[in-house]
Amino acid sequence: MEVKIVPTTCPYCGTGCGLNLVVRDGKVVSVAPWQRHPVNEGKLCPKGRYAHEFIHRDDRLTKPLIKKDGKFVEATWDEAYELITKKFSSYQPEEMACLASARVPNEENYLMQKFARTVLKTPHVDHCARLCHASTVAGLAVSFGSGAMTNNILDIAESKCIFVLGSNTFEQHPLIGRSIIRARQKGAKVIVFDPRFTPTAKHSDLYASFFSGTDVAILNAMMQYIIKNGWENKEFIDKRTKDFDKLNAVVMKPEYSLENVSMISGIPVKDLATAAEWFAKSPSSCLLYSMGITQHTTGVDNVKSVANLLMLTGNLGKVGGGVNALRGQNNVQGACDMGCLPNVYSGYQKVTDEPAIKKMQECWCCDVAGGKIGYTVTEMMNVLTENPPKLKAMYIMGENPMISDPDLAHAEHALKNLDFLVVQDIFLTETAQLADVVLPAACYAEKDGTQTNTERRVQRFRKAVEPPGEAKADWEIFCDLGKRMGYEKLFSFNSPEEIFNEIARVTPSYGGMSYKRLEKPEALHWPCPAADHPGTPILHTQKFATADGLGIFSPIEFKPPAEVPDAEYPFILTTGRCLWHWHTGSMTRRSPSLEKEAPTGWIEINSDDAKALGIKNDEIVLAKTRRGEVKVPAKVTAEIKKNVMFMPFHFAECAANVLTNNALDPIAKIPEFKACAVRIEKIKEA
Ligand SMILES: Nc1nc2c(c(=O)[nH]1)N[C@H]1C(S)=C(S)[C@@H](COP(=O)(O)OP(=O)(O)OC[C@H]3O[C@@H](n4cnc5c(=O)[nH]c(N)nc54)[C@H](O)[C@@H]3O)O[C@H]1N2
Ligand SMILES: Nc1nc2c(c(=O)[nH]1)N[C@H]1C(S)=C(S)[C@@H](COP(=O)(O)OP(=O)(O)OC[C@H]3O[C@@H](n4cnc5c(=O)[nH]c(N)nc54)[C@H](O)[C@@H]3O)O[C@H]1N2
Ligand code: SF4
Ligand SMILES: [Mo]
Repeated sequence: MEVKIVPTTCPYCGTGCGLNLVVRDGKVVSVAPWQRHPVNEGKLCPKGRYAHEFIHRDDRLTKPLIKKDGKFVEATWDEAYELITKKFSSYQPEEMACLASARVPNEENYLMQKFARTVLKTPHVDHCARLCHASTVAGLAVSFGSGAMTNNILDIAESKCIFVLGSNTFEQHPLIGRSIIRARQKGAKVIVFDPRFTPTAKHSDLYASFFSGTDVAILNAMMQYIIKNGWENKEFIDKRTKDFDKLNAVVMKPEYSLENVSMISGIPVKDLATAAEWFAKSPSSCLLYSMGITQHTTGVDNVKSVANLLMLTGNLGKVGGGVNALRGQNNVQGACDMGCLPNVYSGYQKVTDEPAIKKMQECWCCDVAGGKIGYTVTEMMNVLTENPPKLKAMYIMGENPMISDPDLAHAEHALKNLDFLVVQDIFLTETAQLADVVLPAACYAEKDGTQTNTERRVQRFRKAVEPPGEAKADWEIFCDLGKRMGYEKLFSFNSPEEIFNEIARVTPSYGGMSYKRLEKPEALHWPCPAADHPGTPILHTQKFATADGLGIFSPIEFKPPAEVPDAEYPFILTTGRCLWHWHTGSMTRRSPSLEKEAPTGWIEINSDDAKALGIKNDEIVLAKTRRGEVKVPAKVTAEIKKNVMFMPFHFAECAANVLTNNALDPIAKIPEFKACAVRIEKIKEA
């Protein structure tokens, strides 16, 4: 019996923990710690610990499927490729759209956008970052000139004050939570504001609950109090930023007084004051945020407000400071870096920039889609519900919008309006079921590649076992299809390493990287522009990435969510995640050790609200919004703010996204997953 240990990185969250896959007789039988990995030093959360359990499930996709008369029949790769080639060749370029995947390696995302822009010649390529950190990318690009986490995971442990706003770090980025604990052990103060008393909040020195959707008011009030007390960092403001006057004019307005914002947000005046004082006066302070900040119609405003607070207190470009926007999926940072966004090629080179278009034409030796910004995911879904729809065909790799998109009735209507849908996944997901062709992909343990974690660290995925049946790595599928559709030279790669070398050639921030350099466990943080460049663990140390090197303050006014409670729908519904499951559950619900911990969904209802509604713990209730209704077990708890309710969105049988609102941030086009209005009804006994 041969046992093999293969070091790789976790396929779940953006923390990017290292782990060892234990392979026996060609199967991954368990996960063992990788003790010397710099991010997690051998520790894992349950998802990483059980990351082998779904790999060899017998419901993995093993053969291409083609839908005939409403039913899937198994097909050969040749038949599937032929049908796809025939169909894709029959549409105008702009009638087709591609969705890339934050789950798959850089090489495969790079190839998908290359396929879209060279073979299909469509500008419409995007991915789930739109539902996630689109606000960060847009907001921080304005404030700092670059939309990524400024510091790194280990650096958080050096901070003296950590403000967690809109991140449930201990459940969603558990091994980053460890840096919070370390900082606290060294005397740091930890502030958590969250509508729920989360496991993260339990590790804080100051906790307050508030109404979802009031972040800008909270941040403005803290800034007003800091300025009133003269605690702002005047030297930093003078030397490194501009437009402070504009910020000052807004945050000093009477509506952002502690008293007024306490009424808007529900946070006691003294807690707002203490948070402001700790944050401004500590030798170094950082802010950790994730979806609580971004998933709003004011997502970009929220992000800019966070940037304002950090610049005001001079906490950028230094150890223990930083805007730490925690990226969600294992490779969402990489999918963005690779240009799987409708406005940029890899390395954020704008598709509307003539020199960038010329550069890509030269690199790829052909005409490429350029000069025009394509549709975002959310816009794709909207144009698909028009009559006639502007899109006819879609190619989705590694995403499951039939559970993850807002307003699922709307998403279903959109996808059903497609003339032709190709889904490339490892399981027959809810989205794959709507496809005309399903292509079986290899999972993380079955292929080589690289992925980029939340701190811009580019790390290796290493192949441990063969894919099941006839499943192929996503990169192989793009190479096959690209060649078949007439682009032989552009898609003749023999390995992910060859693709990576092309990425390094065309992407300035990855320019100095190679598989050889990435072999060492610390890997490399981008930007790493040259072969002798050591990489960049902390951004903006001397100047920002803006045109003149200065950080830009943005004056932001508070705006309420698109839908607020009223007599008919009297509660705020917010949605998110739990420790045990991953998004649409395609992998974690197939992992017995995880599924047994959380076998179905729930709605958290404050104890007082439940009492008034006559609802008991575990009772099945009807949750209704203007979009739809679901039956879901009630979790009655004092750990959520009165008038606010929370649902995890992992569970198809009580899908939170039947309820959520498809209203978008005007700039980032991110939907408002974190606040809509809901009503709860008792289910009458038959
Ligand atoms: N176990 C697990 N881990 C994950 C994931 C997963 O599915 N499961 N997904 C990954 C991905 S892709 C992402 S993007 C991250 C997301 O990571 P997080 O953003 O940490 O997770 P969420 O549960 O979406 O929301 C975080 C918190 O925001 C709070 N919140 C609700 N409304 C508001 C509001 O209006 N303002 C503020 N400030 N806070 C609010 C919620 O109560 C919740 O505690 O997690 C990653 N990690
Ligand atoms: N209500 C609500 N909805 C939300 C959110 C919320 O907070 N609230 N959060 C949003 C956020 S932040 C995100 S990131 C999205 C996530 O939304 P999605 O990306 O749609 O969710 P996942 O379940 O991660 O889907 C990934 C798919 O990739 C497949 N897969 C895994 N590995 C591979 C591979 O190697 N190759 C291929 N081809 N496929 C693979 C999996 O089986 C799965 O079907 O959800 C969003 N939806
Ligand atoms: S913290 Fe994230 S990367 Fe680390 S083991 Fe858990 S899911 Fe994987
Ligand atoms: Mo995400």
